[in-house]
Amino acid sequence: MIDSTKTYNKAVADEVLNGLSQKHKSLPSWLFYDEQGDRIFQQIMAMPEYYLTDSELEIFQTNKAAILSVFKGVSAGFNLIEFGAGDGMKTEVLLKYFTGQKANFTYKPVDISASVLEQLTERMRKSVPDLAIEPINKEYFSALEALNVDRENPMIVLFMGANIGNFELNEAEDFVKKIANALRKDDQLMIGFDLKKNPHMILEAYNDKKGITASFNMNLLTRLNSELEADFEPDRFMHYPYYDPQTGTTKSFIVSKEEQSVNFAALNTSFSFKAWEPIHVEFSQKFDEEMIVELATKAGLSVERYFYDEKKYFADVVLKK
Ligand code: AVJ
Repeated sequence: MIDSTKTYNKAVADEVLNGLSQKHKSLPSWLFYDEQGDRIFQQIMAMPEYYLTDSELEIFQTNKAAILSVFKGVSAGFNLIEFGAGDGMKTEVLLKYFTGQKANFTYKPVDISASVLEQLTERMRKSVPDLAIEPINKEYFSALEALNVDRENPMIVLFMGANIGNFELNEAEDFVKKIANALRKDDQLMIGFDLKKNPHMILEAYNDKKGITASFNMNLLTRLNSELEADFEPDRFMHYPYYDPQTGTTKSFIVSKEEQSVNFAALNTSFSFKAWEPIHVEFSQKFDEEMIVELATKAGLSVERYFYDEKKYFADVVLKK
């Protein structure tokens, strides 16, 4: 029984109680992103092995004019709704250009974290002062529902940065379907997909030599130590990622190096680990065009346009009904 008078985050506690009691232990990757995790993720995006950020940035720098003309479509104005903008570094390239072109649009970033939204809004107010911005502090789908009431202008939903890859394929389908349900004929959805490529290169992006990704993943244990009064000893676990070039799935695990038991004082419970038992902590799905078309089709959408970086490491794909 969870004591509701304690101050820990119930969502975190539920994930732990559920995920660590499964036959195949797992924890969701959103648990990576506490304050320290956000900081390490910034370092990941800056490291040479993590090609994803540079590739998507290149796509925006090279194609910003083409992207704007696709977004404008036949309509004068549009709402640009972004799910999970993060620090906004890449979106800023588009927003600056669109604003400079006097495009008639309002930027509506959606995030459940108020502090993430505040930082993002602050950044855009400084770097793109003419931008019309309306942050929405809601869960993605309640935001879409609210936005759908009484609207005139089409909406363009952005889900960039390969975030779609964190879902298992069938969950990604459900997610895109739910967005598609809220779209009208003149609306669009742009998704960032990391693409299949040299498997060594993909694996390195999740297993860099300096161990930044390892520390990002292992920070999950430190987080649980402080939030749920657990007693993980990180040295007794290790980071282990692998990439399957056939399915395009990257999986990351935290593996227990020995038989041990971990106590969660805040939950009045403990979990035991066998030697070499893994906790699955992340999916990072890689796609090819066929998979993208299949995902779109299953959601009742079709591909309007692919935007690639020069090396075809990454794709931002515009979908519509
Ligand atoms: C933020 C989901 C795009 O899967 O590439 C980076 C997260 N994890 N390195 C990804 C991540 C380890 C990242 N996404």
